Amino acid sequence: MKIGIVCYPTFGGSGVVATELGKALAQKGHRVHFITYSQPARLDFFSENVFYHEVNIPNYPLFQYPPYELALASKMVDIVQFEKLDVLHVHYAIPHASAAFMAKQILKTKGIHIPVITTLHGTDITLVGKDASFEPVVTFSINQSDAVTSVSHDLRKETYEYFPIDKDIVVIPNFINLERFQKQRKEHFKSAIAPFGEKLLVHTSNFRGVKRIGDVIKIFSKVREQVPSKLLLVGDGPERPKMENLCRKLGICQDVRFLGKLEAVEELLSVADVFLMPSEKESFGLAALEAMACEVPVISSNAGGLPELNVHGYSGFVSEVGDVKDMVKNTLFILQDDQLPIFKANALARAKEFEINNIVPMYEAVYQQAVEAV
Ligand code: GMT
Repeated sequence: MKIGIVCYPTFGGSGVVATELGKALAQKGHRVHFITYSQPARLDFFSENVFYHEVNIPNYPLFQYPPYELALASKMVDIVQFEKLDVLHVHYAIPHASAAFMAKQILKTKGIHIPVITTLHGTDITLVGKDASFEPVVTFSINQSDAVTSVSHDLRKETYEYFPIDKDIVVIPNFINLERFQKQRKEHFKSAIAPFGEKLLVHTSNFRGVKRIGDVIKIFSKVREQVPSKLLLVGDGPERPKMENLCRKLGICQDVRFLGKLEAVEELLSVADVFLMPSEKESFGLAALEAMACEVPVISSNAGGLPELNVHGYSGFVSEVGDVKDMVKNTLFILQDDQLPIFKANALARAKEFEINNIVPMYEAVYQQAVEAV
């Protein structure tokens, strides 16, 4: 098939899922055209089946807000027409699904009928989309999509709860490429970071309030009182200055490293003992799946789709959002010498259930059905 993929090109989960999906589809012989405003972060290789089309937004003095959605819709029209695409797969409702709707209408006037698949990732529904200023557009563009998928059952449920959706939403969980995300031999990292054999706790995110990084730091501070350990924080975002201050207040700066945005996060995960994800909201928790694939058990909240990924008492533990005390107790349990190897093995076993080759055929089936229906 010839597939157009529209996504945010950044490190965010939706962009990562879209890019990895495109790469996997290209490997299977599909021709995949990425349409976005800059080269997706993980699209850093050559493949004869992968194409990248940049959306350029003209910047006139009149435009206080450059009309990205219109530029994107125009680019979709151009690429669908010229490359003879079979399907458009847009990741994230705002503004990709509405831009796709417009492109589809324009193409119809030219006698071209292209199905649009929308994948909901979470923040487009649970945080941004619910805002009154977006709600009508989100509802409309989801209902106008030829097929809609969501990355967890919880997100599907929330979407039906908050929006008057009459479309069937198919759940297709996120996936992991185990060739990339696997435990690597990085002992030299470990001895550099934890020279006295300290345990390593890791958190990766975009440092937004919804990730509750304050809880990550508080959990670590308590764990550290009982088990010699270090905390590695990967990523960057608006919460970082506040979090640095919290570490100073707790007097634990010597044991906390803010590492910023790291590309090869799997190398760091390879030496980690526990991954912390106490999020307020999380439709799936891709970062936790990446950790599990590197044999790192997960201490998470029970927000959104997290319990669909992290199996309580097996791949890690799940607690109520904000229950730091319970998360400390569970982390200490996992870190015991007789438990850690068991939880590590379980985390990997659970991650294998989300192996990319198990999930990509689900998207192919959705594409096929949509193409046959138009
Ligand atoms: O977590 C973020 O803030 C980034 C966000 C995004 O929109 O890229 O991630 C969402 O999509 C990911 C991929 O499907 C999911 O794994 C994340 O759980 C989801 N984030 C939230 O729901 C907060």
